[in-house]
Amino acid sequence: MKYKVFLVFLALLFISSVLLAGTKLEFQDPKGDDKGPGNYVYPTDPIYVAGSFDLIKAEIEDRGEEIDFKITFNAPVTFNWGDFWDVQQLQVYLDFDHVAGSGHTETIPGTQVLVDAADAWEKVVFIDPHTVPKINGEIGLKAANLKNDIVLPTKIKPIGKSLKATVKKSDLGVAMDADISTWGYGILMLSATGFPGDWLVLMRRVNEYEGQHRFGNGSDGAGDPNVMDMFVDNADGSDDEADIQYDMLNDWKSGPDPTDTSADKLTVIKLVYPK
Ligand SMILES: [Ca+2]
Ligand SMILES: [Ca+2]
Ligand SMILES: [Ca+2]
Repeated sequence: MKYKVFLVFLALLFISSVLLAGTKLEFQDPKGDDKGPGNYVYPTDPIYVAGSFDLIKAEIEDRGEEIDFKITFNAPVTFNWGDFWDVQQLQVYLDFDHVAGSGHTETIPGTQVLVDAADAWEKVVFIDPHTVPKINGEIGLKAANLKNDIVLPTKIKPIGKSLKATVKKSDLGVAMDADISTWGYGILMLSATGFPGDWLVLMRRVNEYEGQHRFGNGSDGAGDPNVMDMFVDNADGSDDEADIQYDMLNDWKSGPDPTDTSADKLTVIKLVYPK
């Protein structure tokens, strides 16, 4: 009898771990809000195809030893330049514990937003089209203090209008049975560039006026977020989430000089927690 109970217990344990391994989260984002705080415009070069920075959906799937992050936007991935794809840079900030003050509030240098201390993050997945040596070189030079918490995927696969990044749980430093539905997610869309200059980790700047390779309607200084789109609130894709994003990304001040950041005030963002 006891043996039978034990067998049932083992079976339940197996089923629950299989169920956890299959956990899949889906976030939605409204179309047409790929303008940061509400007014940003794309660079003028035709390589920046309309919709390229417009987040639509994120699917996050626990596959046991790995987690897949499939992020979909509103234009096909293109391959005209760069080491891999052309224009997108994605950052996925992960808050494992949702304990106020536990984790980082600063973001990767050049992103130019802060994360609310209540949502402080433990790891960020960095999805960028440059080679791993180039990315690691930039991180070592410009983000040494965050180096241990910036995680590169083991594999990134462009699929149509999506990039699917595979990340090892061991690289995130989490247990194999970690429950991804309890984490917070800050998924940001930026633009990648191989020539970022100064202290920016491979992201393209927003300036006051748009140019061939610069976004417009921000500031020539460094206080404005270089983020075009993000998931917010419940991430159910309802229209009000555009306004929530615009408000969240709009509370910044910038001096005129990108090398003098003393007058800058960065805006503060909140992460998304699955319901
Ligand atoms: Ca969007
Ligand atoms: Ca945390
Ligand atoms: Ca959005």
